[in-house]
Amino acid sequence: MADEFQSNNGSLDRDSMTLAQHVLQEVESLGAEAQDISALMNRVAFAGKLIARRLTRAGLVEDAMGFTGKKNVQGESVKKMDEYANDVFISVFKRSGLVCQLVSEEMEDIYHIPENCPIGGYTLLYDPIDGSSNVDINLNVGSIFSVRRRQGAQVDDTGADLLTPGHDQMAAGYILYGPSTVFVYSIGKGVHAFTLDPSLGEFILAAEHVQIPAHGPNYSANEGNLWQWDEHFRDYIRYVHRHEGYSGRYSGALVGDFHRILMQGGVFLYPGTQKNPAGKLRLMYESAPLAFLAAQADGKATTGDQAILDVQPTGIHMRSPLIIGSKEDVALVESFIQERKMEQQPVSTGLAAS
Ligand code: P6P
Repeated sequence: MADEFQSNNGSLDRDSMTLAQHVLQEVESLGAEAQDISALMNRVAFAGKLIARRLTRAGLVEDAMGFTGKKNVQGESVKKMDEYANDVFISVFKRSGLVCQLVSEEMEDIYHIPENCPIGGYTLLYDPIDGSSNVDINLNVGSIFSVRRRQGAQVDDTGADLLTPGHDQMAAGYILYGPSTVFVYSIGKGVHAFTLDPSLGEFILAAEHVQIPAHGPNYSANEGNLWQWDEHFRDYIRYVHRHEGYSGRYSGALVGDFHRILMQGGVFLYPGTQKNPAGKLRLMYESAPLAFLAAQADGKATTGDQAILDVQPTGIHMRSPLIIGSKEDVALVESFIQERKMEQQPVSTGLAAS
């Protein structure tokens, strides 16, 4: 009987570890900032619940599927869900008093919330719906977020105070809208995952201190772009095509593909192409937050030339190539890059300069 009681007690203990409770524990070391970051993280979670609610009814309500007819700063057609999700984040944070400015994939300029400045000392950078082309076919999509402390007393309209390497992020995470809604975050003390229990309206702890396996079977890339990749990336794809133990997995939505890598190991790569040498993904609110998580989960993230977290941004919508995942699998991709670089080195004749 005692065991049975124990097991019941165990599930109750798990259900009582909500995201809010967990964040409060995690942020204790932040001292005065603890309350702010805890409140900020809970606002992100609330935005995720609102977006998840809409997504579960996307096929039933007006203005959830299809396109708005507008183009975003990236020149991409804006989905109705992109616009809705972006508005959710604005609405949730406008009255939060926490965040002084928002940077979004869907907004060309920084969105200032003057009533929150200068008290609100944080900037939230986010991709409101990553992979929105999946909405109309009921496949997974996600929201990605990054939190930075605002540098300096004054808000800088140009965003120059935001343009520092990803190491300066103080928190990052994502919400994965799949069969269940999962919230993954880190404030630099490990990566933790939560599952939304719709009956409670709470994100419940699912996994703490998640670590990316050193190696995994998954490689995730859009091989339709192979024709316009540098040769070393083709070398990598040829390698996995010729060796046992690899599986190609690509959903067209970065968050779902990264989550698979986080949980099972492997590598996601979105290299630069002839048309877009910097690649398609945005540094500040896609690559850098995921690189922050990867670093916390004993994984790795690089552009192919340098660590993502070392990249010096030149603009809030800057793109970067992304190779991210298990240490050993990222290293394998890098080995092909190095091999090609060696081949391109001028051959030394050994003759002394005459
Ligand atoms: P492609 C979605 O548009 C996105 O930004 C990422 O979520 C995804 O990994 C990538 O672009 C997919 O791009 O060129 O393969 O369709």
